[in-house]
Order: sequence, then structure tokens, then C-alpha cells
Amino acid sequence: MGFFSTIKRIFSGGMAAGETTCGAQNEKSAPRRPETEAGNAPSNADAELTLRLRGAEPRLSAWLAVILEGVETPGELLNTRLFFLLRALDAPEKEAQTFVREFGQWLERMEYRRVEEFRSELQYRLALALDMEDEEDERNRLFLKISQGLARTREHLTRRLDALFTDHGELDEAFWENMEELFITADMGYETALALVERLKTAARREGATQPADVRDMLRREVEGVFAAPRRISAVNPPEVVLMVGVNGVGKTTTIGKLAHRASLRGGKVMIAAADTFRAAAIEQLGIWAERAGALFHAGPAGTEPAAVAYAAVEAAMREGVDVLFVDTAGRLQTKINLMEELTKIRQVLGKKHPGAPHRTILVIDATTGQNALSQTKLFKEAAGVDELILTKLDGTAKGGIAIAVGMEHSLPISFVGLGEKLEDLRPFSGADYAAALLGEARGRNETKTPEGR
Ligand SMILES: Nc1nc2c(ncn2[C@@H]2O[C@H](COP(=O)(O)OP(=O)(O)OP(=O)(O)O)[C@@H](O)[C@H]2O)c(=O)[nH]1
Ligand SMILES: [Mg+2]
Repeated sequence: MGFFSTIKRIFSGGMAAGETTCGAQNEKSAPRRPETEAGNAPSNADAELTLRLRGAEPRLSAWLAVILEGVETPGELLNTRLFFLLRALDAPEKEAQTFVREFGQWLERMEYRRVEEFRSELQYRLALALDMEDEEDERNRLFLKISQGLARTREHLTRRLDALFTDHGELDEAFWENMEELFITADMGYETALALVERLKTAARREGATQPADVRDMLRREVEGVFAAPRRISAVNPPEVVLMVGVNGVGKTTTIGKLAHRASLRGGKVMIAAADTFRAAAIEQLGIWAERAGALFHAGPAGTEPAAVAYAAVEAAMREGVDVLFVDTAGRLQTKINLMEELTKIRQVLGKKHPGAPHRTILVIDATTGQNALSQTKLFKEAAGVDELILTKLDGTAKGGIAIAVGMEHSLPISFVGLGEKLEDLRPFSGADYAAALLGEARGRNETKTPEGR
């Protein structure tokens, strides 16, 4: 992250001795003022742009606002400005060119015509390409995204929590009972709600709390604590094999597309394999996602045995020097025993071809399904050895409590949450941000750690 701090200092004017600058003011020590894409000498307009960048707050969103000023549609102006920004942020020329070209191609495919349609995707891609995702700016944006995604939940749960904290004068039985009831209706389920209230009661006693308002902070800490994921060894012998499982229609295929997109923006060689072989349309859908994400694609003819496709995919991934292989599987009800056994078989062949694979088995859960998510988690855990969860469609539920229920009951980390249907609508999950968003607080606190971590 040293790179980013340097950039921050450069743009905010605080230069260290011997550092170069791309600012126009510092002409003598500024050998690297970004050239235009055509390689022309910097024009007055470029100098002015540099000055405005330097005058802006040192954050990606602020720089992007400067760069996009007066740009309304995709085209030459946008390309030139983007190239300028990347070069000003020290991206090598070739990488800057590739970024601009690929972004242009993506805009064309998506048929986006106005900046507002793709501004957030652009910022997301820049943050990943420049390795700035952990920076404050991105964290704010992530928090905002989660808050927006949880908008309906907030209306439902947060308002009622607010009322609970203000309506009750003291921490009496009625207060705790109301809280329990509120948790149950927020999809936490009876047992989780009971357990959470018990934890809060204990904390209140321990800390000598007497006012309902004191419990708010305890609740935030408890919810954060539910998601405190243990650190894991992430180094694997490539290819890292990621197996996606879950019931029908939860968003496995879409999520693979989003994950592959992230992985390739981070510079990895990515392959997607279609071990969902029941429907030709499913294979086709996955192929489209692979193309969008810039990933290689491996599939067999429809009707091929899923385990055989998985085996051949690992073989191909090893041969091609792939870094991450995502294996998509067909949706299946957790109660269908023979289909669950098929997952066991897929796992076995993956491990046979590539010891240690699958390195991550991700269970995708639709946040709108409510309590059924608990039985899904239980049965998939038994049949497929789930390592982590991805919760999709959080944007579509008013009862975000299911995340807490699954987290408390199964102690599985939630690595990402789906907050919409677009490529960028998959964000690393942070328990702290989730708790803050749920409680209607201004913003998250702790660092986000994703299992991806790279
Ligand atoms: N709003 C919203 N929709 C989502 C999200 N993730 C996926 N979807 C939508 O959910 C629908 C099903 O997604 P798929 O990715 O096909 O689900 P799947 O699990 O692969 O389905 P099967 O392969 O049939 O089991 C699609 O319309 C997606 O666009 C999300 O985070 N938010
Ligand atoms: Mg699918």
C-alpha cells in the first residue's frame, strides 16, 4: 500500500524529498507529468487537469469526479481522461492502455450510454486495478453499498429497534421480550433470537447497564462478534479450486461471474467450469458470464456427468496455468439425497486430480429465503463440507436478520454479499459494517478482511 500513500501525498502536495511529481506547478522536478494517450506534449488542458487533481481531496472518488467533469457519454474524451488519471496515478503505460481498452469494450457490451450508468463500476474497477480497495474511500463506498442493500431491512428492523430503545424506560422483562420478538420477526428464528437476547442480558449485567440505550452498543458488538472470522491459511498450490453449491436459483452462476470478474481484475488467470450439465441453457448462461469476466471457460456437452466435467476442468486448468478455477454446480434441494451425493463425488474427483481441491466450497444462500437457509446450511455442510457462505439478494429482503442466524448457528464466515444483479454488486462482507448498517449508524469501523485477501 506504499504506492497509494505516495500518490496521496503527491496529490495533496506533501512531497517527500526526492519524490517526483506529476503536478504542473513543480515543473523542474516534474519529469513525469502524464502525457496524453497519443503521446503528445502536455497541453494547457492537461496542465489544468493536473492542477485540479492535485487540488481535489486525495480520494479515488474525488479524482474520478474531476476526470469525469464534462464527460457525459463513452467515447474518446472519456478514454483520454481515464488514461490521464491512470498515468497520473503511476500506472504503467501499457496497463493504462489495456485498462482503457477493456473498459471501453465492456461499456459497448453492456450498451451503457451515460456516465451515471457506469460510474460506480468504473470506480470499482479502478480501485481493484490500482489496489486501492482497502483504502478509506473504498471502505466508505462499501459501507454505503451495504447500507443501500440493507435499505429495506433498515426500514423494517432498524426503525423498530430505535423505537424499542426509546420507548422503554428501563431494562425490564418487557424490554427483553420485545427485543426477542423483534429479532424473531427479522428472520433470526426462535433459537437464535433467544440466544442473542441471553448474550445481551449477560453483557448488560456484567457491565452494570441500566438504560435501554446502553444495550445498543452491546448489540452492535455482539453482532460484530458473530462474524469474527478466524484467519486461515490461504496459500494453495495453483490452481485454487472453488466449488459453488446451493439450492436452485439462489445466485450461484451470477456470483461465480462476479467472483471471476474480481479475480481477473486482480490480475489472476481465471477459469470457470460448468459442472451444471442438466440444462444446455445453464451452460450457455455460464459461458456468457465467463466472457464478461474475461475468464476461460470449460464445459462438456449437456448431459455429461458433472463429476467428469469437474475432473476434466481441473486437468485443463493445470495445463493452462490457471490461478483460480470456479466450478459451478446445478441447484439442488438440500433434501434430495442422490443429488447431494453427487456433490460428494465431485469433491472426490477434484481432490484426486489436484490434492487439496476443492480449496474452498462456497454455499450460496438467498437472503430472501428466511429460515430455510438454516436447514440448507446444515445439510450442505454435511454433504459438501462448506467453508464459507455468500449471501445473495440482500438488496431484496426486509429481514436481514438471517445473516445473524446462520452466522450464530453454524459459525461459518460470510465472505461476500450480493447486493444486486450487476457485476460489481458483490462486496466483501464486513461484520462491523453490517452491524453498523443494521443499527443505522453512520459508518463502519473495522478493517474488512476477505478470505480472498490478495
Ligand atoms: N437482486 C439480486 N438478484 C440477484 C443477486 N444474485 C443473483 N440474482 C438474480 O437471481 C437470479 C438467479 O441467479 P442464478 O445465478 O441463475 O442462480 P443459480 O443459483 O445459478 O440458479 P440455478 O443454476 O438454476 O440453481 C438471476 O435473475 C440473478 O440475476 C443479488 O445479489 N441481488
Ligand atoms: Mg446456475
